[in-house]
Amino acid sequence: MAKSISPILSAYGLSVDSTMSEISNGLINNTYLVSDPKTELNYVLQQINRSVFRDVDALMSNMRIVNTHLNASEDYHAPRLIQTLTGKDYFEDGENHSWRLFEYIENCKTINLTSSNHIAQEAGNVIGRFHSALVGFDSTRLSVTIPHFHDLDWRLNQLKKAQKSSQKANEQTSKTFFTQIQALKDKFKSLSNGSFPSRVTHNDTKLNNILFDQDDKGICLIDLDTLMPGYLHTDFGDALRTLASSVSENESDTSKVFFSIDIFKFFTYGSMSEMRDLLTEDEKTALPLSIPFMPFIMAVRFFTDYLNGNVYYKVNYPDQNFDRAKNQLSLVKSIFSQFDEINNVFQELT
Ligand code: GN1
Ligand code: MG
Repeated sequence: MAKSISPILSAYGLSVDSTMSEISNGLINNTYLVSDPKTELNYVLQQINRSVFRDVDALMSNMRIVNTHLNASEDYHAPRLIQTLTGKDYFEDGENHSWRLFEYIENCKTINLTSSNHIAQEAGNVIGRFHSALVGFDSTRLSVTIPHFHDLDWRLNQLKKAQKSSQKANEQTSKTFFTQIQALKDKFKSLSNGSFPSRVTHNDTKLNNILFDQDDKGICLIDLDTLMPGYLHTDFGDALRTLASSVSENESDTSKVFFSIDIFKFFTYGSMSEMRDLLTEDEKTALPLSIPFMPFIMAVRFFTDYLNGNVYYKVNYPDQNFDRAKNQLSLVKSIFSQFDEINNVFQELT
């Protein structure tokens, strides 16, 4: 956080009396609501995590060109990125912090957890509209800001490296967990071998990155940090990872974790109504396996960060990343235990 926020406010031409309060629950950036008493306008201000996003210019350029493209499409409105008074996509505060500002869409909300079929369908609809609006956008215009982001083999390699250098890897609980990861990893082979078109993907489609209005209508995806060229099935699976789980990824009691088939059905119905026609056969085939794939990747990532000493994800207690990893692996198991039914739903809906 900057010692004083007034340089940031001035850079954007906001009143120095503006107030600022934290609103985020993300694990990477810090997000604030800024209210300008002079104009009575609200904004979302974000401090970009520079140890995760090393090339801020590339990140912000990705965000600006996709944001502009989406807002030009008729049935999609995303919070507008606001430039500084000198026309920059972000502000450097002189203390090595980068800041960006967005339009605040009034009367909207985010949802952390749901058991509502309606919300599931709306969430699917948003993901579908996002991908429809980006058909024809050349994904090679985007920089790869975090290489290997959803590359399971690379993530497993990172885990092996962490294991070699970490004291914690010798604990029995870590060894048991690692064995479980090894036992499951080959189930996802077909996703590494598939031939999928490169599309613009959001790469962080968790439920609380979807904006809803007060009547629970889905508006748009927020948090465009991880926009990169990628494969569509990862956005599909990642949305269900949080949406169809009975509990948050922070729940440490794994006996409470289960995957809801109903939520999955409504989400799939909502998304397919928007994007069925744009999917290739290979993309359709990848959808069922993308559902356990995304929590599996997260289990690997959280566990790796636990072994590395929590250098990547914010934690509230030392073992939290291990608990998150166990939570995600329980979700993977719950998904596989219902996989026949999941496949049947795809037969009907795709
Ligand atoms: C991180 O910061 P946040 O919460 O938007 C992570 C995602 C994970 C998510 C898990 C850049 O996102 O990949 O799915 O945590 N983002 C990055 O909650 O690593
Ligand atoms: Mg994110």
